[in-house]
Amino acid sequence: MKNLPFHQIIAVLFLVPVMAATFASSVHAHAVVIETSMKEMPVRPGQATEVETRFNSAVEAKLSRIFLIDIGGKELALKITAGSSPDRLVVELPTLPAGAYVFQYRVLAADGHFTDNALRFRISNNP
Ligand SMILES: [Cu+2]
Repeated sequence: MKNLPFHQIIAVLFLVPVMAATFASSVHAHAVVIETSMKEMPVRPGQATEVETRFNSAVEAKLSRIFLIDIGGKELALKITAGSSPDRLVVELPTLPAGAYVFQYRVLAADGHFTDNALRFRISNNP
């Protein structure tokens, strides 16, 4: 930082805590994954399917993103539609081989906050 005028230094000293407080208040737990349909209906290898995810608040399907990440780190954007209630999203899964995967969610809650969730799951050959 070069020699800032005194009033700019004061402005920075005030702004940093304000920004920190704003950031902290946006990290509350909205649109957190509560459950998915995979518990009842595990994804089978070689079979395209849909997975429904329930969150702890209403979510906006059109402004939410879900990526599938495989063990090699490859990302695939998945198609999302609204679920059977406002707190649910349905994601389309393509045909996949058995293995370890991650759903990477970036979900917009009804109150305007984005929340990131990562959910690990396995596609297993054994039922
Ligand atoms: Cu919120």
